[in-house]
Amino acid sequence: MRETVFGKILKGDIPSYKVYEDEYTYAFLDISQVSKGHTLVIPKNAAEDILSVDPEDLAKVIQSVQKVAKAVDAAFSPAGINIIQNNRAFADQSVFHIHFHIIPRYEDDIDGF
Ligand code: DGP
Repeated sequence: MRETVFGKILKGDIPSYKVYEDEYTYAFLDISQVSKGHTLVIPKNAAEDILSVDPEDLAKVIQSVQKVAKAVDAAFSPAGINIIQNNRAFADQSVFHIHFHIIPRYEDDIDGF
């Protein structure tokens, strides 16, 4: 698999705002914040998408998604939280290293989201 921008972030070649890290996963603020606190969670083992990711890596990453969602909830008290995961360009995937979006939702964002 070709290295993506997220691979470069993991190596430290591109800076990122770290939210959470453990042995298997990394979470950082999305560069295009669709709402305050928009965070991405990725496995450190690169895989392109949900179809090809190792199931054990997927289990680790979804556990980190829950941890980060709880932290985002505590920090920002959003009215709701969307978890979004896109696969393939047709479905709006633009970075081909599997990632989960954690998108806090606020009562005044209905039209802006
Ligand atoms: P998707 O469309 O689901 O593949 O989302 C990819 C997201 O990655 C998009 O919301 C913008 C974000 N992104 C792309 N390049 C960078 C980067 O260099 N740094 C950070 N923090 N986020 C990035």
